[in-house]
Amino acid sequence: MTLTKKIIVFMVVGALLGLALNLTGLNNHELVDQYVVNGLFYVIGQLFILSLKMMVVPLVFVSLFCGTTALRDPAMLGSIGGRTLAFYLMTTAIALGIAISFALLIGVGLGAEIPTDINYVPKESKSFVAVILSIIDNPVKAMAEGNLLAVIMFSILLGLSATMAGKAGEQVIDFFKSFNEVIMKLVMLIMHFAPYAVFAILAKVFAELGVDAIKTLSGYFFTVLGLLIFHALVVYPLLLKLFSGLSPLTFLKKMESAVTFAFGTSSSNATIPVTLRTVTERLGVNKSVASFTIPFGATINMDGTAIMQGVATVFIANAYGVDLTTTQLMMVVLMATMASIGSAGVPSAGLVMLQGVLLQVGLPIEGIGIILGIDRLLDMTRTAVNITGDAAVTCIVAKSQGQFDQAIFDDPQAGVIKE
Ligand code: DAS
Repeated sequence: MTLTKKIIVFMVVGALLGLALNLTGLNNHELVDQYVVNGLFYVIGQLFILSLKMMVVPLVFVSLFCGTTALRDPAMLGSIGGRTLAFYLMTTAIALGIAISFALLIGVGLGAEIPTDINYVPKESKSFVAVILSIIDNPVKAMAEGNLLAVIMFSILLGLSATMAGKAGEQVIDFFKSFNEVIMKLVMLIMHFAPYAVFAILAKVFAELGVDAIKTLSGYFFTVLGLLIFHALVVYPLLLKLFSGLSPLTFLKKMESAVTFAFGTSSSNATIPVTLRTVTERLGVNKSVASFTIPFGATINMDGTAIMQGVATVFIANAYGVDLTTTQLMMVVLMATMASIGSAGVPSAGLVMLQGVLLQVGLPIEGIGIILGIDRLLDMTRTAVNITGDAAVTCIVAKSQGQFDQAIFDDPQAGVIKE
């Protein structure tokens, strides 16, 4: 059984057990409450969330250092690279803007009354000037305090200097590339415990909230799902029409295999070969462009992830009764943009990086426990949106640079694998 299937099975079993405890009233029994719901289930869930929290700083530091050093590719510094980066950042900003404003508009998470025994004290919301000044700090202190903006700034500056430091820089870049692989391996090892954590967390949430949990979680689930579908079927087609004149319908139809593969694997990285083949052999993009923009997009362009992180932050703030100030909302946009850039194209990476967003605005990372159970289903969908965004921007950039074969794009049979 794949990890995804295991997570979904454990999620359902945990929710049903929690519902049974709630509907029978057993959850109010002192022993059950103390040793099971707020004992075993709580500890298992917390251990998993804390182990993900353990990964945030090293993951952010190493993945952004590596992402920054990827900028040294000659194509990156040329017009193709600059244009690609600009479009990737624009689509992420649009995704975040839509996600946060819609989540605030419908008040997702309001009234959730999540039972929590943590005496959550909101971090005082810093003034904008204080936020700007906090971006430069002693990196070790910033890492220890979870001041991720300072960690991000330091990793980008270090990455840029490594690209200018000749042989010594090359050695450091090679080291961090290997280190990034090791960090990702550790994240995947932790994720193997996800089914058990999801079981325990959902059993606890449903034992305490009962049927109401379905309402709370479905509000979050369908808000994210709806925004992901909107972004893929409205925003990308609009951008394609506006900036390339290409038919959105043809684009979406030809993306089917890559989207299906991304949905099944929950990994942009694993889908790179399929996305590359799709944009070159089915959509007509020149290989020299796609071989740069697709891996680059899988690394830094994650609009689906940004949508989840935007909605999840508003959901958790509302669920814990925190009113996000304007400065905090701006911080969420900045952090979620950096977090989606820093998220690796592997399963659940966006969830790990969400902790960085929550930490930065002083929200309790325990809130992740509430949405963890249903995150895998959303991860599959947001990964499909992530790679669709990579392909759409690739087509726009390739067409604008004359690196595009319209005949292939218009040929319905181009690149179709004959059975
Ligand atoms: N699964 C990630 C990807 O591969 C996205 C995420 O975790 O948000 O794109």
